[in-house]
Amino acid sequence: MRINFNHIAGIAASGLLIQSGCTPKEKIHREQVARSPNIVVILADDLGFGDLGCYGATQIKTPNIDRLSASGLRFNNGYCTSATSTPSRFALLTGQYPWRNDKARVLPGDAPLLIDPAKTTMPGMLQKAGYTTGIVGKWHLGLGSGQVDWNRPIAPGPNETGFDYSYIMAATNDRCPTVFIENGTVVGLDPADPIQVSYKQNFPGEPTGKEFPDKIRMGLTQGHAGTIINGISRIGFMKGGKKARWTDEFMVDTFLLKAGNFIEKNRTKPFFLYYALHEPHCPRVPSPRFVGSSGLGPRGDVIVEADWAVGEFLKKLDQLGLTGNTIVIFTSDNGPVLDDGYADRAVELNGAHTPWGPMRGGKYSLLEAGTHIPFLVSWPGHIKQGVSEALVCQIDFAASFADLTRQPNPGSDSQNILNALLGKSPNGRSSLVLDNGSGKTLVRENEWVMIPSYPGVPLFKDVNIETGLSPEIQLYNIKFDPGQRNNQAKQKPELVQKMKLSIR
Ligand code: NG6
Ligand code: CA
Repeated sequence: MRINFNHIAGIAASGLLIQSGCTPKEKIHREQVARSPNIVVILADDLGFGDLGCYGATQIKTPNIDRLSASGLRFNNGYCTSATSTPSRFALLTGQYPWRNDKARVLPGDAPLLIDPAKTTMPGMLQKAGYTTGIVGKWHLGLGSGQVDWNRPIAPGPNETGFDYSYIMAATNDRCPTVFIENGTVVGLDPADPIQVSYKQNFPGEPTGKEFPDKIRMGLTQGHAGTIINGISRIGFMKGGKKARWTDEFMVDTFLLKAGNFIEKNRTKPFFLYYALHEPHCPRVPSPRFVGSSGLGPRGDVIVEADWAVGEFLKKLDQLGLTGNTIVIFTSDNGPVLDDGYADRAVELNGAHTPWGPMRGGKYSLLEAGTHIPFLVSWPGHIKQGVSEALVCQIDFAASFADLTRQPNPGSDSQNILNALLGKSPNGRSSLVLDNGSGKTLVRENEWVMIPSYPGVPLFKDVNIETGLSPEIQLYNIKFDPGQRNNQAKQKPELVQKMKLSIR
C-alpha cells in the first residue's frame, strides 16, 4: 500500500491522531506539518459579491462554491485592493498597495513585467519556507522587460517572481496574444508560424473586428476592435501562432487539468497554488456543456462553469487525500460588470439577479461593489464553519502566510490577519486604502468608508456603472448602509478629516 504522507499529516494536523506516544522528534515534525499546510488561492475574474449562492444569489446556482463556503468561513467584509485586475493581482502577490505604483493599471498583453523580480513576493516567500509554488490561469502582470519575442523563452515573468511552475494566459481572455504560456514558453507553437503581437497597429492581411464585423460571432459594444480569433475580436493585434491559439470554449478544462496536475505532482510536500480562473470575464464563452445552464445568458453560464471547475478541483484534492491539509481560499479580483464591451446581452438577460449584492457600483468603481468581493476560507479540521465580519483583504495574504510558515513578511503594506483568516479572531484589519484601478483611492476604517472629493470626473463609466467619483466628499457606514445611500460626511467632519489622513 502506498502511504500518502500528506493525508496522514492532514489527519495529524486536524488533531485526530492520538498525539500521546509519539517521540519528541515526531511531535516536532507533526507541528511543522501543521504550520505548512498546502495553500490554494482560487481567484475568479470580475465575480461580484452577489454572484454566489452562499452570498444570497438565487438566480444562479453555485452548489460547489457554496459547499466550500459551508465547510469553512464566509467573510462578509472581504476585499481586493482595486476595482480592476492588474492592480488587484499586484497587491495579492506582492503585499504592496498598487496605488503607490503608477504603472499598476489594466495592462495590455505586451506590457513588461510590473513586479520587481529583485523583491520577494508572497509566493517567493513561500518558496523560502519550502513550498513548491504554481500559478495556473490569468497572469495580467506583464512579461519580459521590453519588447517580448513570443517565439523565444519569455522572461522575466511568474517563474522569476516566486513561481516554480506557471501555465498562464499573458493578460486577459479578450487581449492578444491568445495563447497559453507554460514556464515561459508558448504552448504548441509551430516554429514555422511565428507569433507577432502589437498594440499599435494591425498586421497587413489579418482581419479585425473593426473592418470585418460580419466575420465575428459576438458583437461589440465598445473597443475589442482588434484581431479576430476563434470568431471573436480582441484587444490588440496578433499574427501567426495559429496552432497555439486557444479555443475559449475549452479554457476551463485546460486550466482545471493543469491545476489538478500540479497538486497531484506535488502532493507529498507543501505546495501553494494560485488558480486564477478566467470566468466570468468577457468574452464569456462557456464550454458547450454549460450553454444555457443558468438561464441568464453567457455571464450566468460561465459562473456555473466556474462553479463546476471549483467542484472538480475540490474533488481532486479529496481524491489525493489532501483536503484536511489544504487551506482553500476562494475570492475575486474585482467587482462585477454586465456589459464590458461585448454584445453578449448580459444586461438584458440578467433578470432579477444582483451581481453587486446589496451594494452600489461595480468593476472600475470606488463605490463598495468595486472591491468588496466574495471571500471564503476553508481548512477542514482547523477552521470552524461560520461567518466572519472581520475586515480582511487579499493584500494581507503575504503577511498572514508568512506568519503561518514562520517567514519574514515580504509585503510592505501587508498586515498579519492570520487569526481572522483562520477564524480565531473576529477582528482583521482596522483600516484599508482601496482604489478604483486607476489610482483614485478611498479609505475604509472599521465600519466607515470615506471617498474624498473628485471634481470634474464622470459619475458613470461607459459600462453603465456608477464610478463613485463626485465633487462631494462621501462618508458611509457600511455596516448599516451597505448600499451607500446615506452620505454622512456633513454630520461627521472630524471623522472625515481623520480618514483623509490615510489617503495620499
Ligand atoms: C477594459 C476592457 C474590458 C476589460 C478590462 C480589463 C474595453 C472597452 N474594455 O479596457 O473589456 O478587458 O479592460 O478587465 O476594451 S480586468 O478585469 O482585466 O481588469
Ligand atoms: Ca477582473
